[in-house]
Amino acid sequence: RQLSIIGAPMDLGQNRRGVDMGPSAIRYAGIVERLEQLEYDIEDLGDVAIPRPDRKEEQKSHLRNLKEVAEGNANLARTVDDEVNKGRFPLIIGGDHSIAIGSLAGIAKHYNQLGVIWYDAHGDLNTESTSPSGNIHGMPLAVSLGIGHEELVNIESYQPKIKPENIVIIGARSLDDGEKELIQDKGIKVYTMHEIDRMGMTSVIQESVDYLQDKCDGVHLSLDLDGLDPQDAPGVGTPVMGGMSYRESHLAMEMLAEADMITSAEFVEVNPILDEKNKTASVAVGLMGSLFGEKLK
Ligand code: DIR
Ligand code: MN
Ligand code: MN
Ligand code: MN
Repeated sequence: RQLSIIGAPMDLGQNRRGVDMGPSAIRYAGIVERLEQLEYDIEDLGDVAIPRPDRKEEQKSHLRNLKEVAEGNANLARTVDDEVNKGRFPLIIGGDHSIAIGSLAGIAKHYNQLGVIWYDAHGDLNTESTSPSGNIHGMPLAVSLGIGHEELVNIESYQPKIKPENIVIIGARSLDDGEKELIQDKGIKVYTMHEIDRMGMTSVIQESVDYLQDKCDGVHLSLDLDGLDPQDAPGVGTPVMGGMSYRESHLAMEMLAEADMITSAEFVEVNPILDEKNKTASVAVGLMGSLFGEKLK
């Protein structure tokens, strides 16, 4: 089993500095050592190049740092594509969630029906017109559906990357009006905290696996650490109370490991500046351990 770690030190998709240090924090928390114990052949490729923001240029659109986010994601997409071509599992570490644009651009071309599990407090389904913030980290799922600015949607020169019926959102509790409309419109499957509380995480993951397993030829896990409750993952830029617990999240990862379904993954939004002694990076590494089968060993 071959796995490539790809750092994406991106902080331009939102407005709190420090999330660009997420890849370092996750490495410091022992990602390589943890996964090597699981008999993976690990290669840490280091970080892809992310441009510096153009301080002088005024923001012309409601898309903060559009040029730089697009360029950084194009770089990430090429690296991810290369690793998938080599038959290696790409594990991308962020960086803010705008990096999912590049991850999916590099991955999705290798699949006919790529499934996506979006583990997040948010839907990340905004567009330039629906976004309350102008932050591109609130848009990557829409962009991957082919909905958004052409510079983002056309990375790697194809679109859409994914289809609405192959998406499952888990943990949502802060959806903007435009996002709710898009979810209705496209019939996207969402398990909000309400469903998680009612059904329990076991049923949520079992249903998600059943929903994706037969129709998809690969499944990407996009895990935003703010999907977890801020008590368990405080080092994130946009914390939302009432999230999934540490234990629920480990259960989710273990069940995904048992289902043997995940073909690529990213862990995003770890911000060590906002963290408590690197707790959130450690939680991320722990969840990776479960996702990659610690319990099955
Ligand atoms: C909000 C926050 N929906 C926005 N999104 C976040 O700015 O679009 N996504 N924090 O992770
Ligand atoms: Mn290729
Ligand atoms: Mn997100
Ligand atoms: Mn989020």
